[in-house]
Amino acid sequence: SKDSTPFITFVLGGPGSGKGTQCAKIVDTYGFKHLSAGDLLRREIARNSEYGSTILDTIKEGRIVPSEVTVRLIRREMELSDNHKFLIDGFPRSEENRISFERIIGAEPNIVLFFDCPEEEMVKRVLNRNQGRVDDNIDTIKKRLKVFEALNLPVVNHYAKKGKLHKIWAVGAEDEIFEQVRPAFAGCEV
Ligand code: UP5
Ligand code: MG
Repeated sequence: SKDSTPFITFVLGGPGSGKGTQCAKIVDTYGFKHLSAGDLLRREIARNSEYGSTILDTIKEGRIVPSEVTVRLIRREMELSDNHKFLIDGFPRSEENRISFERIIGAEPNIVLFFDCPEEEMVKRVLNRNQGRVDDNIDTIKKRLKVFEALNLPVVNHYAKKGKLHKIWAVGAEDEIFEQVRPAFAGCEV
């Protein structure tokens, strides 16, 4: 219920590493509420909200939307949900995102998953996706990869040091990858 302490999982990994795909399986198996930061931002673009055009420009450039915008969207979804288990996909993308979340939400993640995938594989998957995303073109993918390496890897390292990181080799069949995900949620079966 809403009164219980939230159980928070961050899902990290480069563009096309399979975060969304594995999150769907985690939701089915462990009953989490899935919050994709990218999807929340794309929804703001679609509904022409106050920040829509700035978010669109930022995503086209593969850059990171200001923390207060993203954290506010995530917080609203957490407050609206009657679930207390959250799978936060594609966030935090920088140390600034992380610090902002911890300050505004007042909580740290219980678990952090990191999908480790070679760049060539990520590029191939994103170019094959064909869902009309404005950032799924080779120029933007290159920028997304640079931003990921420079800003997201420090977050990964932070949680590794804290002993919260579950690093998963993200190449192979989706079901094989999910078998590596399961141990992170031992005791979370619904
Ligand atoms: N696929 C999946 N698993 C596979 C497997 N094992 N073998 C072969 N193919 C596999 O998968 C990508 C594709 O690969 C799919 O076609 C899938 O079928 C296939 P997916 O599960 O979609 O990967 P995912 O990691 O979710 O890739 P995504 O492109 O969504 O990751 P990004 O992190 O790039 O995108 P996100 O939506 O999180 O962010 C987009 C942009 O929003 C960012 O670049 C940034 O500009 C902005 N943003 C912020 O500013 N702040 C935020 O907090 C979040 C986003
Ligand atoms: Mg995704």
